[in-house]
Amino acid sequence: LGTFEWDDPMLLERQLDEDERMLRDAARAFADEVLAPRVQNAYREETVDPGLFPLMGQAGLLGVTIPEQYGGLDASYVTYGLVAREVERIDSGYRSMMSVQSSLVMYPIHAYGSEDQRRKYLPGLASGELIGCFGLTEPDAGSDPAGMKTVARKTDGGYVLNGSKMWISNAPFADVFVVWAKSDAHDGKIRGFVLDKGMKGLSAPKIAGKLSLRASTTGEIVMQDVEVGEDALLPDVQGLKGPFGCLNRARYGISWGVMGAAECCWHAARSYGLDRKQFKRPLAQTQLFQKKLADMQTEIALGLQGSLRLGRMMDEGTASPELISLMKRNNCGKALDIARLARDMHGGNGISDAFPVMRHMINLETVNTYEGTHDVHALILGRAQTGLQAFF
Ligand code: TGC
Ligand code: FAD
Repeated sequence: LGTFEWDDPMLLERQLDEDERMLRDAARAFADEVLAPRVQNAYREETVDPGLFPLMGQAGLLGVTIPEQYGGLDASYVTYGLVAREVERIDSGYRSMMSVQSSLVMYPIHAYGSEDQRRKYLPGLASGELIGCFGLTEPDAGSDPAGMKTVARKTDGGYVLNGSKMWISNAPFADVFVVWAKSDAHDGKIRGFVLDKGMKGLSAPKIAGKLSLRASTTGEIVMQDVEVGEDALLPDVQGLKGPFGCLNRARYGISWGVMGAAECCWHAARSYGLDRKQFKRPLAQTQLFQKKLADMQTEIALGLQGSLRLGRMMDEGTASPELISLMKRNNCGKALDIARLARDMHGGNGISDAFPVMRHMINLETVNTYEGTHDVHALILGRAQTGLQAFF
């Protein structure tokens, strides 16, 4: 039998190839050197420096799976997941910035866009000179995006868009807006459009007062008679499978990312318990504390192994949307439980931002909600195993 590695019980490290480890190490160095020193202030001030995007671009974190000819790394989905894990180890908001850009903006332009659109947008998005956002959710259409009210009306030379989007990551400083609207020229089907900052009638006010994900900027997108040319339409997809194709990638990345946040909480709780003495012995020498550490270790080991398996299936083309739901739901829920436990194990110190645990805990409330809530993913899995849909 082999020896037990407490911080890597499944020996995940040995299941990665050399390229995956190298790109993961680069992401870890970036996260430690560039993101970690900024996060406390960014969270306190509820502010994001858009200058982080070019730094992420230089570090190769944007468009990991996009082909090199468009500025990406042409790397595997496993690599993309490993990068998300390193970035979210610091903060879910930073991972959000990165995964929106990669999975929700670059992916649809690459997968559904024209060659002109790819050339126009992808290199700038990969370098971080352009910042992207993805508008699907609306004030009255969250879990049920089919209920969206945003419309694209056909005109002679293109379309006129009207509607509003809500809770949109990166929107207030975005240059490129991928938005989804019902098009009257396509029997009311949902189509994707790429809008540019500064278009007449397009605005993106910031949503202030967030108590979660404060190191990521969130806004609305308001479209009032925004006129676009035919070249703004993403030509190669129609229907909800367009936005969902993007969400599949982002949800997969989240399944890795939240395990990074959970690992941060677990390691912090372990260190705290080794240092802190009560009743004349380290907290880590009590049975209850060790049980909590064992539960964290178990769920993280299983969650990471599940994400790695899913990543391999993404790379070989056998992953299903339902399996992505399963891993997104499981890992978000487990990470949230772990962060809550870690917060408790830090006692009073757990509520201070001198420790990362409460920040992760509050962030994970958002991550458990966006990209499909915990319960919505349960309904997707329930439908897949009973054949009965329980959404309405
Ligand atoms: P349903 O009838 O199930 O499907 C409609 C059409 O869509 C297709 N489809 C998918 N295609 C690819 N991948 C998937 N995962 C797909 N899910 C559905 C489906 O095949 C069908 O295609 P067609 O050609 O037959 O028309 O749709 P429904 O209206 O019953 O939807 C139900 C439900 C719950 C599955 C869906 O609406 C859902 O997942 N809701 C959650 C909404 C959501 O996740 N929103 C995310 C917004 S973006 C975001 O949160 C970004 S945060 C990022 C960050 O900051 O990091
Ligand atoms: P609702 O759909 O109103 O859900 C409320 C509650 O009802 C939940 O508990 C849900 O599980 C439950 N529920 C809903 N339907 C059912 C049902 N049929 N049966 C049982 N229970 C149900 N969206 C984007 O498009 N782009 C972004 O970049 C983006 N970024 C975000 C960033 C942040 C910080 C946040 C908070 C959200 C972001 N979102 C984004 C929106 C996010 O995807 C939605 O908030 C999410 O999909 C849930 O929608 P909702 O908020 O309208 O909640």
